[in-house]
Amino acid sequence: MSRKIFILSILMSSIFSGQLFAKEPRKVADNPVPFEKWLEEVKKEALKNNISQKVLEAAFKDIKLNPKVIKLDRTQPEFSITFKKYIKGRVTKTRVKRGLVKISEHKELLTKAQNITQVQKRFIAAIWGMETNYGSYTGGHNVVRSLMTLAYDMRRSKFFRAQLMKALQILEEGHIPASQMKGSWAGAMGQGQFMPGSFFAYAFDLDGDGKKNIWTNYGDSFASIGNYLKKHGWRNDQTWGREVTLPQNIDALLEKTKRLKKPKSCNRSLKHHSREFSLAQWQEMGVRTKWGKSLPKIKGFKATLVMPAGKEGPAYLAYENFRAILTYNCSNYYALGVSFLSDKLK
Ligand SMILES: [Ca+2]
Repeated sequence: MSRKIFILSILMSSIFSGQLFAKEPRKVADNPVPFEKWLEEVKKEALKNNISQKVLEAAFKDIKLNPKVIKLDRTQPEFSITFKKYIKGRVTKTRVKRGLVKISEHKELLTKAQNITQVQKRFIAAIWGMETNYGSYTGGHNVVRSLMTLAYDMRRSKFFRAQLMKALQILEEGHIPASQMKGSWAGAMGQGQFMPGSFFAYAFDLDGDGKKNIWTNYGDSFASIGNYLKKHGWRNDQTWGREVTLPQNIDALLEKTKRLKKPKSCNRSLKHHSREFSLAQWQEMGVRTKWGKSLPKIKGFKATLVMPAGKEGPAYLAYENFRAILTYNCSNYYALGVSFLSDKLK
């Protein structure tokens, strides 16, 4: 989800800050306002936003800035992994096997989440598998501490301060106690790794107990992932797309179908997609199934062509649902990983 977009943008900006500050290393958080004073301001703002004193005390009890979070935020990992390597590392036999076990273990709740959100359960399970390995690593960081640190730090202060306010609102509404609100170092929470902002837009209370528990309640977690996709245009009469074979003159096809306008969002990944055409149009342009057969005659939706490993690599037609997966995490590698995993979990 959008969480990853900003994580990536953090990484991108880290590259720049790394360059800018290479000669003169930054201090831990780079904020000219002393931390104690800053925290008082944050608490005042929270009180204005109807967060109670009691919740604030519990949320900020004994927590300090976390220099590790700043360090992680400043670290620039290598992003030169190839598509083949990425898929090999993410859609492993172990992950598929574990996924099948987990699906059978939680069959009832997955089916319930599927019925309510109208998102096929294999896709909910695939996102769950890709995000947290089916809940086996949801992140052990105190979310308030991480967000407080990133909000005090000057790099993306405004964004993280808003997320911090949302996190406090989650506590105020009693979805989870402060001590159990854990997540990634950057504040992504629970089974599906929702940022606090996404929580309010997409989290779903499946068991109807009044709490959207995306940390330890599987039903709520599954329905929340499904609801996220549904709110981003998911169609349950479609799959993600398919692998295809292209006509001999690939260059001519790519030229003819290339994107003319910048997409409204997720440009980083969508710029590598063609324009949208119907399956009938792709068929007419010489595109066939992986096995060289005619494309199915399904009307009413558009597909883009994407070749994640370049012209020499495999080609995929990506349907509308693929674009919904990209809103979860704007990365073609990620969306294809989810797609392949969902196929294996069928
Ligand atoms: Ca619930």
